[in-house]
Amino acid sequence: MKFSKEELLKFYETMLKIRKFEEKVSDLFSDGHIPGFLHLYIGQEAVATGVCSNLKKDDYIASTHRGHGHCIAKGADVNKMMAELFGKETGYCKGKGGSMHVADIDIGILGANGIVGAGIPIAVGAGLTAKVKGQGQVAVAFFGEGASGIGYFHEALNMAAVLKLPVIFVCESNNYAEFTPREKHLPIQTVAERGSAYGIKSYMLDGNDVLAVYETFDEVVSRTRKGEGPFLVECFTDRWSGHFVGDPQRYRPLGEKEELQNKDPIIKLKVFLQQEYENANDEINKIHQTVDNELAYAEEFSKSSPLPHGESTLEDVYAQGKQYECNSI
Ligand SMILES: Cc1ncc(C[n+]2csc(CCOP(=O)(O)OP(=O)(O)O)c2C)c(N)n1
Repeated sequence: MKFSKEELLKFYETMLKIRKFEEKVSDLFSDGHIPGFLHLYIGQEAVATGVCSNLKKDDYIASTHRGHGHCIAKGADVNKMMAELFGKETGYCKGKGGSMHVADIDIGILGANGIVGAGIPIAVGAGLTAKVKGQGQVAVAFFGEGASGIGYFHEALNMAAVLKLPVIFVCESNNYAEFTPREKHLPIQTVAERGSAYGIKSYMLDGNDVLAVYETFDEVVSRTRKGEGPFLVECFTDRWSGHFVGDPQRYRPLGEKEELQNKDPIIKLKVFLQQEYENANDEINKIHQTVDNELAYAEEFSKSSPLPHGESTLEDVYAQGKQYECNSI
């Protein structure tokens, strides 16, 4: 597939925004500005970018505890995201959710999720809605290889396969589930085998190569829109950081982190751009400036935003929807 310079630069910008967002919130966490836990996505940027660049605004994604990258790639507002991490009133959930609960229903982000694998059945529900409505939307479930051992992963795949739902299961195989290496919790070589066991066509690809991810999803998303889904795609990638910010990573072999950095998806794309276009550096520098400014603003916005007021604790807890009679069921 031939990519235009504009497309390549857009991929670069999205990956860089994810990386810099993560670096900034990690520093802000260490300086005591962010309560709760942070699970960083650094190293995995090519997956979210390559997948979400193929999605439309009204397509759905269901994310994970490591969800900042998915939300940014799907178009979330970084001011509202960062303010949410700060626990501020101006955040996506008015400061009540934090890092693991960023959601923006208006652009199809059904939520990050602190429960491992819980986004998978949510995406299947969205896929069922999309199929019933018949408007051609697709639903994407992001999850790690650790989540593929959860019971509802299997129920969700079975249901999606039986009902032929427009769902794409995206496994980010980053080699660790918390502190446990993949060979200790996965009795098979690949998660793709689990898709095949349910009759779901499954792909495997280099998740550190944004162009490879984009190309595969270009095909998979369009086939899913035509009703040929569901599909499973296992993207082999790397989690550079610990499971959470502050994890001392004693389980990681010495030297592994340095090795991973040689597979940096952002540097890989930068080198490709420099080889293809003589003046690429000018545009790359401009992107760095734009992203830095955007995130500096998000930091200021988050720091200066108010904390939630006490009475808001009970707001948005119960749906204010229609009352239904249940005795007819
Ligand atoms: C149902 C449930 N079980 C256990 C946990 C604790 N936990 C949090 S993350 C994690 C590992 C997840 O690994 P994986 O799905 O591979 O995602 P990754 O962290 O690698 O992105 C576990 C066991 C949880 N949050 N929810």
